Amino acid sequence: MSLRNLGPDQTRKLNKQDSKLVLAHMYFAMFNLLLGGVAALLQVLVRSGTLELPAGIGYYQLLTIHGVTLALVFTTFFIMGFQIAAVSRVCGDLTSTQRLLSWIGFYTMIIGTVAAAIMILLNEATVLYTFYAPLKAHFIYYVGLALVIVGSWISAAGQIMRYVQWKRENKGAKSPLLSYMVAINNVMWLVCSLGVAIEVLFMLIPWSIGWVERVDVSLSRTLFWYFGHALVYFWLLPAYMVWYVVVPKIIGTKGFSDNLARMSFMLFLFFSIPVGIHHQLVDPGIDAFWKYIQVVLTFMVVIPSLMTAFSLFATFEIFGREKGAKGLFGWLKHLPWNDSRFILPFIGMLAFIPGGAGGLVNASNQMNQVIHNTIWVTGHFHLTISTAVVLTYFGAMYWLIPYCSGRILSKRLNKLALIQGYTWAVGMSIMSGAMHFIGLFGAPRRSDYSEYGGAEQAKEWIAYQAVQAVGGTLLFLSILLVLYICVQLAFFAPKGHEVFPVSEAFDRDEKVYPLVENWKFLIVVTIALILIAYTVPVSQMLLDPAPGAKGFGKGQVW
Ligand code: HAS
Ligand code: CU
Repeated sequence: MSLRNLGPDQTRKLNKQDSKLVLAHMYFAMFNLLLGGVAALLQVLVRSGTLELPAGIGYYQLLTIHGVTLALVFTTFFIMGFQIAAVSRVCGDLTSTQRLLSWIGFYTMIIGTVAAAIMILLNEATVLYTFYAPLKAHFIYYVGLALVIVGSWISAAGQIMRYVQWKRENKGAKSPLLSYMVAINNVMWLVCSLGVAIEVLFMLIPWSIGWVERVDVSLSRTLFWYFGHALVYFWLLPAYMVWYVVVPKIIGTKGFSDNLARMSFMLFLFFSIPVGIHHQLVDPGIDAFWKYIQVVLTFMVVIPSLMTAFSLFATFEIFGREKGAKGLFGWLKHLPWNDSRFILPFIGMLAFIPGGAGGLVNASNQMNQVIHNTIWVTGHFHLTISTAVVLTYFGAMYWLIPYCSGRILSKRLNKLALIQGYTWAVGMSIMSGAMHFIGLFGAPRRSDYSEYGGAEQAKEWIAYQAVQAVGGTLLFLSILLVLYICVQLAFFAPKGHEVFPVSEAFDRDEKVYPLVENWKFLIVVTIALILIAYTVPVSQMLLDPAPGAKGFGKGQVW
């Protein structure tokens, strides 16, 4: 597809080696999408009581495969591939060292994934994607996940080096917005994943091997969520990169504001990490005061998302009015309704409105008591990660894969991509809608099919679980369509030059606010906020530890 020329050179191709690197990430991401999708289909059928699993496969084993392949592996591979493409696109080719780091990172992540996958398949790691203690997995599972994280650090280092090199070579110039965003996401990732690395290396691995008998459950969960909330923004920010930088170009206009976009990414760096305790509002062992502080900080991290919503509305509206739109929503008519590269991220944005609102409910202490550990939470994250974020990723894959494979998104594939986006929207509305409802009726999350001994309350849930299965089946068909389209784009679509759209912003010629790209300032504030939020609760856990748990492994609970 062609684009009206606005701003950065849209004809720029990646060199062959960088393209190969990006494609390798996309192929592995697609493979995980297939595995995770199959697990998902089986799960919704089991949970609705329609299917019994054969060959001794357990529901929770399947749920672990689903969470790990999709939430952890698919996302990380897509993100690393996308970010490599982004820095190479806006800063120029990677150097051989940077490329080598990316490949080392890629293979380290693959080795880690395979190790973890073998343990899950052997039913030695049926601990779900959050691997909460006292559920205990084989130590190789933890080593595998640690390798995925270490691999991502190595790859992130290569991307950061490309950004730093650009800044050195262009002293005083404004760095390309996309490269700044990639740098922020990587720095956030490096700081937050230290928490889970410490949990895995110093707590879970020694305990799983048997060097120590007991594990401190509170501390391990706290370290996990120190990482886990920022993890959800590590997924979100690449989608925001597409929304801020790529979508305006696709519709044929400029981004609303470069400065606003940078400011919002800076706030994500500050506030994504010191908020993890909002996942532990019902946990014992953490003072109410510190829960309160982290809830306040959680509401701070909502601000950059509201800024993003504002900026997107402004971009769409300015564009529509330039085209003569009238009335409050007249601008909607002028958006490119037949371009899948726009429609998929746009459906994502729409889903993020209820998804984000649900997040505010979750973060509000009193309402959290109602929804915590119910399937409402599963509904929440199927709107956020699995629609807002993942549909944006799919929309991006539909130009990124052909961009790297030297092919184009043909009319036929664009049409299929639109169908894929719409089936996803319908399937997810049905499934996630049903999850939100039965969550409010008290149906638990992370739960196999059960009639709960014929309890009256549980009878109410069954019809909704059947509805979930209908939505889930549609989603599975949609995943098959994604895979078909991506394979076509990689190997069979007509040859040509697809673009990686990059827009400029209306305030292109204005200076960047000085502090926004002052990395010393960014890192000092980030660390200060983490210390404020975590020093006391973690010290309390260390000074007055609970007795610790021995752990449940295979053979003890299933
Ligand atoms: Fe969340 C649980 C709070 C966002 C993912 N969340 C989860 C879990 C996951 C997850 C995976 O406070 C479960 C973890 C587990 O396994 O236990 N979440 C929030 C809050 C936000 C939020 C406050 N979550 C996300 C995002 C995720 C994600 C993003 C993935 C990518 N979440 C929670 C809490 C829990 C939780 C508690 C724990 C619950 C419990 O008890 O277990 C906020 O960041 C949301 C802010 C977003 C907005 C929306 C802005 C809207 C935009 C779109 C604009 C639309 C346009 C289109 C322009 C305020 C930007 C316009 C066009 C038209 C035509 C209208
Ligand atoms: Cu969170």
